[in-house]
Amino acid sequence: MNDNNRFPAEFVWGVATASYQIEGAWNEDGKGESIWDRFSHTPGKIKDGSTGDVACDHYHRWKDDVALLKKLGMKAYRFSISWPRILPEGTGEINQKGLAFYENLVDELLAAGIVPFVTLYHWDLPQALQDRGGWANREVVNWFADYVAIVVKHLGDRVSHWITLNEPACFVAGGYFAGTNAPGLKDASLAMKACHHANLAHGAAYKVIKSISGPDSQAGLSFNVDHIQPASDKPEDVQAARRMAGRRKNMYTDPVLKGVYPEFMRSYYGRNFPEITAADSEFLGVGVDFFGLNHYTSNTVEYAQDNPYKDKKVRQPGKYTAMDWLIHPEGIYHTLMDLNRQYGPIPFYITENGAAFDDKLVDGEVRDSDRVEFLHSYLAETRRAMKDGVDVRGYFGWTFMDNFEWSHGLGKRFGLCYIDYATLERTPKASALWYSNLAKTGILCSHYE
Ligand code: GBH
Repeated sequence: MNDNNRFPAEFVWGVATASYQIEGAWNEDGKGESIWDRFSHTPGKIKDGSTGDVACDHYHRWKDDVALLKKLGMKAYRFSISWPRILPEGTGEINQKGLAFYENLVDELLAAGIVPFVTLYHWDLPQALQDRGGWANREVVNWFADYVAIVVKHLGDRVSHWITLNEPACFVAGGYFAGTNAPGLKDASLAMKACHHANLAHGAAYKVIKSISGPDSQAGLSFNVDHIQPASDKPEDVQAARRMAGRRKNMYTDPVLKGVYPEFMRSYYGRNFPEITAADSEFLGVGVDFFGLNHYTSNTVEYAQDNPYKDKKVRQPGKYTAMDWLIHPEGIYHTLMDLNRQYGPIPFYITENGAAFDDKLVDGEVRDSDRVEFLHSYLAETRRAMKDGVDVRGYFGWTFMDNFEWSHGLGKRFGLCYIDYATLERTPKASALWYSNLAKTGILCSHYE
């Protein structure tokens, strides 16, 4: 056997999920309304008209789901906490039943020998806080810190791996600029405010976690970083690629990890470019204990005169997923190497990687060889980055089971387990069995028998 295919024994193998995408029970046991409840209930916002009202019904099936994770040999499980389940109004009174749900889930995971990685915010802001401006109101830094303190006080004795925010670039751009995600706003000035406040909120939450849970706790942030490359070495193409990376990555990674905004983006954002006040600076540059990397695809970019951003994606030949995202495994290698050079050396967890395909359940089986091939190729490139010096400690496949894929609704299947939405039955796909074998042996094989 080739040693390149063997991962370290202590490597953490897991799968990831998010509360709104799987839980359902949107108005049960005292849960407050989230911005995704409001958004999905607004006609026209979700492509297939579906909602997360039931989703995978994980809120009621959590015990069976933990049993399935155990059966699949998962060493870790990344899930998120629904803020409005804990604080229905966003601040103030705690909903004890909401808290109990996550306490029971954590206890069940620990009893199954599975390490919980808890995401504190995966996009489901309490609607009550949106009504006060949401991420565009600087008060959100305090609201978030107070919520995080409650969660860490109750779970910190059993949880030692925390992720403050999931993909700030995505919820800010999608929610405040493009309008494709909740709360569906299209306002460049509000988007820049939301960006800045998300960066501050990470710093505030990081400090809260450390002060309550102690120095041994590990707190990171999951950044979405796809690989971006210029279409040519012409200076205008190189600049266009740099600007795209600037708005998707550096506007978040630089303030969080280095305490500054990328100056090269100032002229691009003009008067909306964030100014760091003295009060802000204590929350920036606080850093992370690990870099959570969510990685899906690669983009090639060229200069475009007629586009407001002066950049445009150039479609590359190759295979695409059902999301129409290019499959380009070398992208994860370059992303890890680049990030480690810019911000490292620093420990990494791949907190999401995966793909949607048009899976079919036939005779009780889903033969998703395209997904096995995808995961295999991205993991081989992850291993290559490790050989070249990047400290990658674990990998979470996105996602445990098919679920509510945001504005795409239930139509896009990213799961290792198939969900029949009529019965909510879970069926491990061929990829789940393949991945389970990998988690148990640590040996990367291209096929699973
Ligand atoms: C993640 O976001 C989310 O964290 C998760 O909840 C979600 O279900 C999952 O991924 C799947 O969507 O320029 O067209 O080539 C996705 C982050 C950012 C990944 C944009 C793809 C570029 C696509 N995405 N990125 S494209």
